[in-house]
Amino acid sequence: PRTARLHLHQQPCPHSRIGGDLALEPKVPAAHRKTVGDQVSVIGLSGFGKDGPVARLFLAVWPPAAVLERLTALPRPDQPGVRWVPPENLHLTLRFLGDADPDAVDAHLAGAHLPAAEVTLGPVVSRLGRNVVVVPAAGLDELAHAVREATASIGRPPDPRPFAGHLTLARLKHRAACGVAGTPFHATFSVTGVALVESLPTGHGVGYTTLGRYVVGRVPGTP
Ligand code: 2AM
Repeated sequence: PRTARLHLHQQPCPHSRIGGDLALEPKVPAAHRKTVGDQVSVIGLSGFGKDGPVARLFLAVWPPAAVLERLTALPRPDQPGVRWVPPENLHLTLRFLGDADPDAVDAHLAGAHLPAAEVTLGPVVSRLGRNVVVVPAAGLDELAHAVREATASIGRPPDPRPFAGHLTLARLKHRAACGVAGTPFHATFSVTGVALVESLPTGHGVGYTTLGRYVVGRVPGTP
């Protein structure tokens, strides 16, 4: 029932870090707010599913600032039919959940063992299928598998295809040309956490908000 779920949304969530802007609070209906401690984040809930409120969610790794800087230095030619992912949206998807209850995801991930991961991006900007321009990412298979196992019962059924680690740079309409494929790129980084991210439409695309973060590499049974 609606009230029960709203009550749950106001409980502190010990394992995830929720950030937000208190100034938004008065404008946002209670059902679209998540409060942890004195922090409020806005959840643009898509609606109420049979088990409670849902939002469009995915689990991802955000690249560290130094890597992001290098990714955004790659050429971004303004060509017809090419939609570049804005720098603040660049991420590595571990699992797309679709419409799901963030609290349910939190409950499943908070106690899960998520293995540490060392990511290698590259060696060149590539196409994934016909319409997506990516930087391939190695080193995330075990983490993606653990995330998928921990959240298998939530959201849409896990993609049965093998995980193909990548960071999407651009999406192409009608197989538009994109001169960037083939550009060398190499970077490595250690994953520090898995992010639970909400996707919300904006006037000109989508905006992503991190609702929770889950530490990787923690030995089970330790705090
Ligand atoms: P990708 O760009 O890494 O492939 C958020 O929507 C992210 O979830 C997208 O950037 C996309 O990651 C991934 N995703 C996977 N399946 C999706 C789907 N069916 N609809 C939307 N996003 C999906």
